[in-house]
Amino acid sequence: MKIKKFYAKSMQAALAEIKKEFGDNAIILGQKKVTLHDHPSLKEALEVTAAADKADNEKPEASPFHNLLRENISKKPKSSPISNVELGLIRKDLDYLNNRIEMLVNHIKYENLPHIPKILQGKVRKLIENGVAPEFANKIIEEILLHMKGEELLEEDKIDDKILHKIKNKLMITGPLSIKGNRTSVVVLVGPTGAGKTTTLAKLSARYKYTHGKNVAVVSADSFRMGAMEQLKSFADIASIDFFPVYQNKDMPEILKKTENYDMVFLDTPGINPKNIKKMSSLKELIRISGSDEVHLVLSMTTRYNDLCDAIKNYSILHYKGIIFSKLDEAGEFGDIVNLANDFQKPVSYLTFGQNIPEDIKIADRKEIANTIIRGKYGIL
Ligand SMILES: Nc1nc2c(ncn2[C@@H]2O[C@H](COP(=O)(O)OP(=O)(O)OP(=O)(O)O)[C@@H](O)[C@H]2O)c(=O)[nH]1
Ligand SMILES: [Mg+2]
Repeated sequence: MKIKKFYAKSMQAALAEIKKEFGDNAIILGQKKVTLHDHPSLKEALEVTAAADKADNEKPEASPFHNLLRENISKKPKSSPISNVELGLIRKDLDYLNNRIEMLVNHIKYENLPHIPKILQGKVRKLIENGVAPEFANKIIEEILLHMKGEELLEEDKIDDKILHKIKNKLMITGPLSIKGNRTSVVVLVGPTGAGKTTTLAKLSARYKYTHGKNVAVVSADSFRMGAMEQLKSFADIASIDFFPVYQNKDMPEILKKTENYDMVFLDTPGINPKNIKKMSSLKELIRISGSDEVHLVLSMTTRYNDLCDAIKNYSILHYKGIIFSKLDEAGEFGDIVNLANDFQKPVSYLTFGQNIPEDIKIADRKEIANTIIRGKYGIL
């Protein structure tokens, strides 16, 4: 073991010195402020005593085990391709390890904070379990600690109210679809494949026809997926809603003419991988020609966070007004809604929570979403 005293202006500078000389494995044994009489530039300094088994740049002596390992490696054939099955297993192991590490980090981060009362530790843990980003969950609790004092911190209802309020304040909503009184309103749904666009479009069009008494038409521009047009047409037949197919962008002006006497036109679009630039620009062109009043991005709540972020970013070239989160009934946690609000500040327009048309859709409500996030469950409150 090597032990050495380092002198520097600050701890940060001392650590840099230590790292340079001892590498990442050094440990700090002690620190104190000292006055240096014989140093050319430092008078008042921090003396940090550090130790390391061996500096990183010194090669350790090879143990018999290492020698054996090295021999075996050199005997192995140079290329030993890993099969897909093995890769899958390794990936699974890595996922498992990732989860464990995340759990440990959260445990260390929140369990050992003596200044946070137990009740708040429980609240922060629950938020994280429900998918709220740890930094945001922690920030909420810190803010509560700042504003609630003594006795107040024993009142669970008050704490819950504050948490609800903080999450609610981060969320934005669009309100209902806007209906133009004097001309046709064109509403377009876009989103990744299978997100729930067609089902949501069916729900919305049926609602506006039967609940709001509007004269409604549905248009399908999904000529990519087999059976997509038929899916919307058969719904339209059952719901007695007029249906129009658009096979190419250039058909759109003619369809707009045919539908100019309707109050509302709902335009269904093909599912597009947001990274497919060519398809995205064709969709952008279709939306431009349709003279749409509002575009909504449909995202499934069962999608991984990174994929949700990709969709939100890449679809933003379509200037969507709001996000419709679908399949809440299939999701296990809802923290991503507020994580996305924090990261992208995009409003939510609707939530869908089942396959029943037209029942399983609701206009987004901030309090209801915040409650859903906190409870980790969508349903009657
Ligand atoms: N559980 C549940 N299923 C839903 C919901 N919305 C849609 N689905 C189902 O999800 C599947 C895909 O829905 P679609 O509406 O066809 O999705 P899409 O985005 O139009 O799909 P593409 O046109 O292929 O891109 C269907 O089986 C729907 O019944 C929902 O809110 N909850
Ligand atoms: Mg569809």
